[in-house]
Amino acid sequence: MSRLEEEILKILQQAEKEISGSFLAKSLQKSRTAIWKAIKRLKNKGLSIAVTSKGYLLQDKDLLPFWELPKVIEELPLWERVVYEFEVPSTMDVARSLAEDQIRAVVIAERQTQGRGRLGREWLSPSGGLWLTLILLEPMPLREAFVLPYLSALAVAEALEKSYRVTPELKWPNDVLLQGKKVAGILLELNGEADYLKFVLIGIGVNLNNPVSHLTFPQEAISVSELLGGKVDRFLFLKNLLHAFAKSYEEANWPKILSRWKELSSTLGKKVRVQTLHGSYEGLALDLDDDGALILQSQDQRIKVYSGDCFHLR
Ligand code: BT5
Repeated sequence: MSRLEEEILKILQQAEKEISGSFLAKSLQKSRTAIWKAIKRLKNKGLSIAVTSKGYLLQDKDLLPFWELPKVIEELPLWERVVYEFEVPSTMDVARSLAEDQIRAVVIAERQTQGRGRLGREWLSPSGGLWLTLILLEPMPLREAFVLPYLSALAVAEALEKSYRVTPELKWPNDVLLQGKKVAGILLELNGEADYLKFVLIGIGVNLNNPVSHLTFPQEAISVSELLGGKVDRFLFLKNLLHAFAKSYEEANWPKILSRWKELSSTLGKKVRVQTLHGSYEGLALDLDDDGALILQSQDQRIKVYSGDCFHLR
C-alpha cells in the first residue's frame, strides 16, 4: 500500500459520513486526480468504498490498524515482514509464493474469497474474522511437525483467553471451540525433502466479529462476538496470538505443548468416532501419544490415529 493510500484510508476509517475528494486533496496536499487514482487502486485491491456525489465512504469499517502491523512484527524475530491484503483468494497461496522466495512473513487478509480447510473443504472467510498464514522457514525434522497443529491451536486458545477472558476448549485434531462450537480452525501445509521440512505454512482462521452461528456445518460454529454479544477488538487478539505462537515455538518444548493441549482438550475422555482416509474408528479417546497420535480404546484394542475428522459422541 502506498503512503497516500494509507493516509486516505486512515481518514476514511475515522469518518462517519462521506468525505469529499477536495477535502482529501487539501488535507493531504495532493491533486484531486491523485486522490481519485489512489481510491481506484484501493478499490481494485478489494476494499469497499462507496463513491457518491458527496464523496467517498468506506464500507469496510472493521479493518485492522494495518499501519501498526510492522511494529508488531518488529518485536517478533520469527518473522521479518507482514503482508496485509484486503481481499485474496486464500492467504495460503500468497504465503506459499513468499515462502518459495525464502521470505518469513505473516500474511493477513480481511477477506478470503476461496478460503480453504483440510482436504480442500471450503472455509468461509468474510470480513470481521481473522484469516492469516504464518510462514516458518526454519527447517525442522519432519517427525517433529506433528506438534505444529497442537502448538497453533494452543496459541489460539491462549490468545482468546487473554484477549477476551473466554474459556476455549481444544478438539482433536485442530479445532478450537467455545461452548462446544467451532470458533477457529487450523490448516497446515508442509513443503519438504526427504525427512526435512523446507517450509511450513500454518493457516489460522478465527471467527471474531463475523456472524457464523446461523450457518449449517457438521460441527456447529460460533464467533467471539456472538458469544460475548458485541464487537471485539481484533487487533488485540492478533497481537496476543502472534506473541503466544512465537513464544512457544521458540521455546520448542514439545512435551509441554502436548500436556497443555491435553489440559484444554475436550476430546480426551470422550467416546469419539474418527473418520480417516482409510476408514472410521470408534472408541474412547484415551490420550495423546508422544508422537502426537490420538490413542483410542476400542473394545479390547488400542488404536493410534494420526489424522482425520473427529466426532464427539454422546
Ligand atoms: C479447518 O479445516 O478448520 C481449517 C481452516 C483454516 C482456515 C484458514 S483461514 C487462513 C488460511 N487461509 C485459508 O485458505 N485457510 C486458512 P477443516 O477442519 O477441514 O474444517 C472445514 C469445515 O469447517 C468446513 O467443511 C465447514 O463445515 C466448516 N466451516 C467452514 N467455514 C467455517 C467457519 N468460518 N467457522 C466454522 N466452521 C467453518
